[in-house]
Amino acid sequence: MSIAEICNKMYGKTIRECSNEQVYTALLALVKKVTEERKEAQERQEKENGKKVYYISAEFLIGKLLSNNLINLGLYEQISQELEENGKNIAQIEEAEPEPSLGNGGLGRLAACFLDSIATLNLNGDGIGINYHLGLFRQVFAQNKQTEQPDYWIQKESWLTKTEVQYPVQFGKLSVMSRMYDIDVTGYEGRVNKLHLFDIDTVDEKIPMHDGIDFDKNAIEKNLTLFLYPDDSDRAGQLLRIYQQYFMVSNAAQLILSECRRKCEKAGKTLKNLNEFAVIQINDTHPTMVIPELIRILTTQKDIDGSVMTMQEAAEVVTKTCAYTNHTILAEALETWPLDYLEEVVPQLVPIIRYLDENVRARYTDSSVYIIDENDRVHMAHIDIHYGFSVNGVAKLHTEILMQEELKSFYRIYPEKFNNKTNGITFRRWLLHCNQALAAYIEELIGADFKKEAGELSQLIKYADDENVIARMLEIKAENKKRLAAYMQEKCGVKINPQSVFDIQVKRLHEYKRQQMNALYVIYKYFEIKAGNIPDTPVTVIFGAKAAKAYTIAKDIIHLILCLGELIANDPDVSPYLKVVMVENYNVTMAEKLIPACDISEQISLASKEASGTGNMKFMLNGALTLGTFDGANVEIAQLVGKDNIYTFGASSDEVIAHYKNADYCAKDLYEKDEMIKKCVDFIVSDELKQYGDEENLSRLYHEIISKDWFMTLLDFKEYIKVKEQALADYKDRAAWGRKMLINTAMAGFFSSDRTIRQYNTDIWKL
Ligand code: GPU
Repeated sequence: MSIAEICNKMYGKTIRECSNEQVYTALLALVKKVTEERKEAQERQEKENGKKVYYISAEFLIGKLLSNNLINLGLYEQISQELEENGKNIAQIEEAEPEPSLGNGGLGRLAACFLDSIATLNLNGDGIGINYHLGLFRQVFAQNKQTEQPDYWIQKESWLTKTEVQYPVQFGKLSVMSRMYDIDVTGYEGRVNKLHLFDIDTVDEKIPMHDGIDFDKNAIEKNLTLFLYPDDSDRAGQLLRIYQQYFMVSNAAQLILSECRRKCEKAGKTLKNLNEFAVIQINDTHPTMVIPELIRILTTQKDIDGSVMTMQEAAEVVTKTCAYTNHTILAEALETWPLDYLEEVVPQLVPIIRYLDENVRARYTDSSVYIIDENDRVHMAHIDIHYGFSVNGVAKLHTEILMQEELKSFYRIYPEKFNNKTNGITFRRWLLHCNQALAAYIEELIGADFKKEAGELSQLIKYADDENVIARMLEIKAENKKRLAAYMQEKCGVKINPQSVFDIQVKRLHEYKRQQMNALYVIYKYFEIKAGNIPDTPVTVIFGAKAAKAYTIAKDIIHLILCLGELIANDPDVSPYLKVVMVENYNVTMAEKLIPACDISEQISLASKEASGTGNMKFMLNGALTLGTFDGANVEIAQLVGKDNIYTFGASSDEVIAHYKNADYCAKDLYEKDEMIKKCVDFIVSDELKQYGDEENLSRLYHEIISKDWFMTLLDFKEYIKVKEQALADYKDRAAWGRKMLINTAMAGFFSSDRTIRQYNTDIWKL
């Protein structure tokens, strides 16, 4: 069926007569239909006997799906042309699509890229998660501060398909019936897989909200699937998170076992062979309870041959089936739950967790590997490491630190379990879709193979000294910058100068990511311009970041940035040369606009703290130069492009780790001994800035920086300024800069998530 036919059938109108929303809905129906046909063909071909990977994750930050699906189904050109002929524009139609609010940051976006690559590589693999109705909050700025609002992203017509699949889920004090919703995952010229999202029919989107997103946390049947990461700063909030986690994994376990039972039966085997049919990838610790839950089911329900497994048998088969990915070394992010909370929400798991812990205690004397610690807290990662067969980090440096520092006592016990899988991104979304001009030009230069084999991008290197190619690359960048400027003007009412350098830091707000260091640079630059040191090219510093609702200092940093933005905009001496913008409600859609337009990609976390980063890869692919520390995947980027094509600075991870060990870092010393540092930090509490902000927030941040500075901003600040100034000076030589851009794009092939997924499959999943 064509779009015209669907528009006619649904609305009795021609395409031209339909609104953008109506055309969007028609396209949704069309894509679903094409996908359905593909699935049917696929099912006819394959007998569902093989092994399947289940990627369980609390987040799937999938972004808008219309264009992505059209590209992957090979329909994009044809459809955009048909729309064009009927007076419509695909980019405008896309505006009508709400962005699903099912994720928070890198971990969720990685899960989405992985689903795309799994399907593209024709691997049998589904995602399993939760259908959050109001998702992560929508960020709204008021009085230069972040406020949080519910994000009602689910519309009547959406990519979600309600299924008949329901499972009972038993909690300590109540039992609920789940409902499975599916979103089709189309691979690029590949198979169709599924994202299964679990929900309950009793959820109440109209539950009263106070102060944006506060609600009655005790009404579990109404609130269970409302929000991603509900505030957990109190007991009720923590219990709710345990409810959500168990809900997710209980459904996952029931779904996986029902699929595997069928396969086992056909093959004349029992669930003792579970690992021949399923591999479960546990995306950080949120889904960890799937391990005791599977053991619970396997030891209480009859197997195919009528037997019931012993605890030991069940633990063995589950260990052969589960694999764990670690995404952080930040101690405060490593999940532990009080045993009595688990006792309240999931009492049926507690004896199993105790059994698993006793088993560990019987084998090892080192108490740092126990599951239940002396304070009766359950260390979720420890369950994964003992009772899974694989533990992976997400970048070389990160895995190194896991093995040598954070998890060294585990590495000693299980060296064979540890492996690295450097993260990746899907080039379909992060190049073909978001930067169509660049993708088309690359195709002109080296052919279309890079779309399936990202490594082919390296062929671009042969043009590194070709003036015409470099000129065209620069032209595409300039066009992308103009497009972003127009978009920001229209959507946010913000005017930015497309002739300026676009310096961008977009990611979740966290002290370790050091947006505050970038803000201090802005203060430095403000003083410079005031003193008459006018930059050759004006600079636009763009931020985008949400802060967790209860993360006070992170919100203070947002406040600082917004105040600086206003102060500078109101200062006619400075505003022609420096602009600070913080985009509201930064999300995947905004990332797709910002990244192709970026000149300088800010990746300035404190070395050792950013497990990998994936924004760094997206920017590099789109020809931005990285300004970064030797952290996460930055290290691998630097190795690939060489030191002339990246701007690096700052203390090494070894130095940082030594500072923590010796407890010898003192921010106050640096502040007191260096006049320039002092001047910049003092500006946070200056009268000038206070005109635009709130004394309480600004002075709290000021004190945090001079007296704690847990992530060593002041340690790296001066070198950061120096290297950033160097980058800005280099920007003037357009040809030389363009050459660096080209080399970055050319070397980005390694960061395709297709490569990452091939490695997961070869080393871990073995599908
Ligand atoms: N990450 Br743990 C998240 O986005 N959320 C989390 O809860 C945890 C980690 C990120 C890491 O910070 C980032 O460095 C990494 O690139 C990303 O996961 C994907 O691995």
